[in-house]
Amino acid sequence: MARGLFITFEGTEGSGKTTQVELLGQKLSSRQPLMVREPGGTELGERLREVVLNSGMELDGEAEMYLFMAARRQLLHELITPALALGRIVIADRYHDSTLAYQGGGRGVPVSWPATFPRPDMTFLLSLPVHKGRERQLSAGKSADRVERESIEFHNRVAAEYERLAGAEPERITRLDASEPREAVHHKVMSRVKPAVDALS
Ligand code: T5A
Repeated sequence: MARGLFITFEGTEGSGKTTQVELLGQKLSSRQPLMVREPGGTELGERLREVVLNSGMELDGEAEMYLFMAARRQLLHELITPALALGRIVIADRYHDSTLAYQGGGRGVPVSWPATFPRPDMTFLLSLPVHKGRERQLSAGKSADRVERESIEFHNRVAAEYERLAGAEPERITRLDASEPREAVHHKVMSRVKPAVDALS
């Protein structure tokens, strides 16, 4: 069976994931990559996004974990798995490492990696001090959602868990200094992505 290329972007708030996803999508546009964001991308995912991020509902940490994972499972079923089976490139703005970092590291919920969730071929961790990411979001005029409104201690635990994950899986996770200019970060992303894309054809 054909297997495409599964690329994910991770990092704390405002670290530049969406910017890098867009730059990579433009660079690979001739290959028509599937671009997804989490939570979201399906009707169920978008509805769950409203519940977990914007409803103002108070959620138990473990319940929150299952909601993010339910959204992810539906996204895999409807979009990611079929695209990879066709040999396509999939670029995801957050994936399961987000749940490991936020619900696992941030909230202290025990999170595992379900056997039915494929591991990405490569993950880019955009590493930026938490306060700098928040400053970027503020200057971009982005209002904080339920998770973003958590304390600085929470976000520091998330950042620390991301660093731990990157240290534990250096083959998969490339850590990038997200304080560098957009194009410099993109250049480093491409230096890892290009050989893998060339190997597809
Ligand atoms: N969540 C999510 C969980 O708790 N568990 C989970 O399992 C999942 C999947 C998602 C929230 O849900 C939580 C985590 C989050 O709190 P979201 O709306 O998707 O919320 O928010 P984020 O993923 O945090 O996305 P943001 O848009 O806030 O941040 P990005 O995508 O990292 O940053 P980006 O690219 O939008 O850039 C922010 C600003 O910085 C500028 C951009 O132009 C923009 O203005 N910028 C740079 N400026 C200077 N230098 C650079 N290199 C720059 N790169 C970008």
